[in-house]
Amino acid sequence: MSDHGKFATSAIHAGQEPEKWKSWAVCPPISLATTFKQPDPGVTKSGFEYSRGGNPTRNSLEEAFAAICHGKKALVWASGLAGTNAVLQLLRPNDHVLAIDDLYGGTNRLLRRLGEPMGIQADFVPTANVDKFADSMKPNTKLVWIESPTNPLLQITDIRAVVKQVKAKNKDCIIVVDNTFMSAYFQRPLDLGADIEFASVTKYYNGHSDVLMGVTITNNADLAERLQFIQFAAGAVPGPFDCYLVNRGLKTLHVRMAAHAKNAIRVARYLEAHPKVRQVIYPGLESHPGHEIAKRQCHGFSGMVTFRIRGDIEASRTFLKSIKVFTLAESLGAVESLAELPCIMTHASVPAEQRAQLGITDDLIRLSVGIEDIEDLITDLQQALNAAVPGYEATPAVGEFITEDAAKTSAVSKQPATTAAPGNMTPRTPKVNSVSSGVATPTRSAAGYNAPTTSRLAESPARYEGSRPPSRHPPGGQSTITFG
Ligand code: P1T
Repeated sequence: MSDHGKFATSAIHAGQEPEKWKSWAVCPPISLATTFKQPDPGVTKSGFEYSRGGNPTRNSLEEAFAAICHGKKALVWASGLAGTNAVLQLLRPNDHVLAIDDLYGGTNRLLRRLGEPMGIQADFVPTANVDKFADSMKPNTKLVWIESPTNPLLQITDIRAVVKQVKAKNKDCIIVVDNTFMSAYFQRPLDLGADIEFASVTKYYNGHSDVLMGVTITNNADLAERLQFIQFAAGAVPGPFDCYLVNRGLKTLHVRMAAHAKNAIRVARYLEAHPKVRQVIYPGLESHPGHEIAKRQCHGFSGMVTFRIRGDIEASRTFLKSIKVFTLAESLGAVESLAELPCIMTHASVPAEQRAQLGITDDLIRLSVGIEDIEDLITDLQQALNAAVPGYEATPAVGEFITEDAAKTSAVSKQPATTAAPGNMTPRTPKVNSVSSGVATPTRSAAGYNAPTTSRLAESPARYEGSRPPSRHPPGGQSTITFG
């Protein structure tokens, strides 16, 4: 993972030059005017004519986005999906879209239900085997759409490999990477070869759950021009006040992302050690099949953690009704922690069969870890897990997971059942949280807590060909926990 370069300076200053305003204001004024005076018919003094085509506050924000995303041209849209729809407008009837199979439910819905009536057909294919993904291209494939990490299963795509394979088959095929879960602070798709970085700004970029917006950023002059025309001609633009708020949000993006990441790894390690949790999916964990790819192509990991509770839909519901610091709500990426149930919330619009195939099941809970005090977050998860899943009295001690070391050293190391644990890795009894349990269960071996996982991630190793170290993740492998 490389460093972040001059990210903070760009986020704070790019597009914000005080000298461009008469007042020399240090932050962009909110320019509410919808229209601008012309000295002669058809002549503009300021370069602005009518706000749908360009607005001073919006322009400042777009310049800031271009700088932090390493692009030449950024355009903002009235929502994330308005931006996705604008990209779809680049296509024509009979064009084909190749999309990753696991992606935001709304993107899936838009491609299927708005794309199809336009004569645009979409296929949803996993990217774990990049060769197979690229082989799914058709002669009329004009757009490749991927998310990495995906929503909600946090799968990692090797973006450079996809670009290489897709461009080898058709150099003109447009490759879009939905970067919503990372932001440019942690991942820059344009540097990895994508044609367009797309993001729902509603999430990390804004970061405060008070603006809906999307953004597209590109280095391709032709795409920039076509998208700008779509922005002007179709008019799905955000208002100046929203642009001002997002501009303000960008200035603290680096601070917020670092805080999200710091909390998320602790939450992930806590859940990974928890007997009431069947599986934790977080690309920052060594156990994640895409961990090594993520380390190569990202500068860090964000605040999104997905896990499978040890129980059924009722356990999931009880967990979500019991949380107190986390809020049960759709969306993600803001300062406050949120939790949701993808199968009946964000991904309800994905056809049931596709959901089942993907593993978006009743036990799958998605967390957006905010930047509150970590002890409060973990204590909240602990009490909600206790409410939702009876039994398993011994739960990990919160205190062990809130230290600096907790983020660095894995408290959990999973060994395949087929491999005898080396002498120095003999399972030990976990330390138990006396607050929640009152009674330790020293006779229960730690190995007993994590029964073989039956999730799709474990069942379908082929999906991760090339990224999964086979010895660590045998199909249906028994997990053993050792506590350090
Ligand atoms: O909500 P909107 O700003 O229109 O963005 C759509 C969108 C696009 N891409 C990804 C990866 C997303 O997660 C979203 C929106 N997602 C949620 C609302 C959610 O809770 O997952």
